[in-house]
Amino acid sequence: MSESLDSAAKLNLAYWMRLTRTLDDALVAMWKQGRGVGGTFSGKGHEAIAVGAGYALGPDDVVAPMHRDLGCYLVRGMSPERIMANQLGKEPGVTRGRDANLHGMGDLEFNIIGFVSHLPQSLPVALGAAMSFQYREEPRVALTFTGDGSSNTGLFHETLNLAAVQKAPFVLVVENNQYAYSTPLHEQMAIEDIAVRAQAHGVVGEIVDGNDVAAVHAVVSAAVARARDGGGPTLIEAKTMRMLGHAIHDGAEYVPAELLEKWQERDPVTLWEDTLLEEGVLSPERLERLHSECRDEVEAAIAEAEKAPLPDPATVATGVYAP
Ligand SMILES: Cc1ncc(C[n+]2csc(CCOP(=O)(O)OP(=O)(O)O)c2C)c(N)n1
Ligand SMILES: [Mg+2]
Repeated sequence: MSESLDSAAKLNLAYWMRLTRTLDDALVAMWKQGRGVGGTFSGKGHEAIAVGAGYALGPDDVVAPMHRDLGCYLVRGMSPERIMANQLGKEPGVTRGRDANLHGMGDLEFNIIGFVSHLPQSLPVALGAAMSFQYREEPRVALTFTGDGSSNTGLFHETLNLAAVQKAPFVLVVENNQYAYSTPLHEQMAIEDIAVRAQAHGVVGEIVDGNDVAAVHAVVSAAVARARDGGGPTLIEAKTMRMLGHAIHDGAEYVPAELLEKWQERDPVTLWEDTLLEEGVLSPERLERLHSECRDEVEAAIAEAEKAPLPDPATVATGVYAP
């Protein structure tokens, strides 16, 4: 699956995934140490989806990430410092201390729409962006993500239906991580594959291994190209596993240990690094350097964010309500 990527792209994917994991681990550790003020959602296990999909977009395309898509923010150009400052509720954070987690972190400078925490309200917002591109005859695509649990809601179907009728340049990636909070898949739906829901709406449906970044990149690239060429929307189901609790306060004792172990063997970050070592694209020394570069970058981000100021209390209402 990695044949269509050149060596530079392969190394970029390895870098973005390792940076994502390193920052994610730091956010989790900071929360456990009482240094992170907001609720902390880990995307551990989702790196190949967030990075692979984000990397498949053009600079003018728009993305609406959800709470496990840390890698998508990084690939689109948001700095680890700004993300860390956001988590600490600091003034230089994306929401300027208004929402200290991965919610609401939009920045149109990077063509990122902020995540709406009411699930799955980001879907119609992203579809609206796609329809506006169509209306203005701009060759741009909107991509958004949702979860397995969110795919059971009415708005998921309404969005796909409207996207199909409009033949909108819209790509919807379902991150099927086996659980919606503590509810396993088989208690949520009576189907095996969420991608079959595409048929009901007349859009292309694809299933991809969500732990294989090259596979995710390939399937999303094809969907983006089809959408840009007027071929309409695609529903992509990326199968993966949420490797930690719903958020860090949740110890996920309800997840069977064997299930976690099975997925642990297919850790998306090490899976890709091992592939590149086997292909000779990475040497063990280069890989070690990559790891230490990511650690340095994240440590610098923590230091910057910790010394940054909190917002001025006099400004707390600014930017909260639309005028
Ligand atoms: C309308 C609404 N109801 C409940 C919640 C609380 N909530 C946040 S995430 C979540 C589970 C979502 O599961 P899934 O869609 O599978 O995404 P995952 O967290 O597994 O990535 C719930 C119930 C919410 N954010 N919005
Ligand atoms: Mg889920």
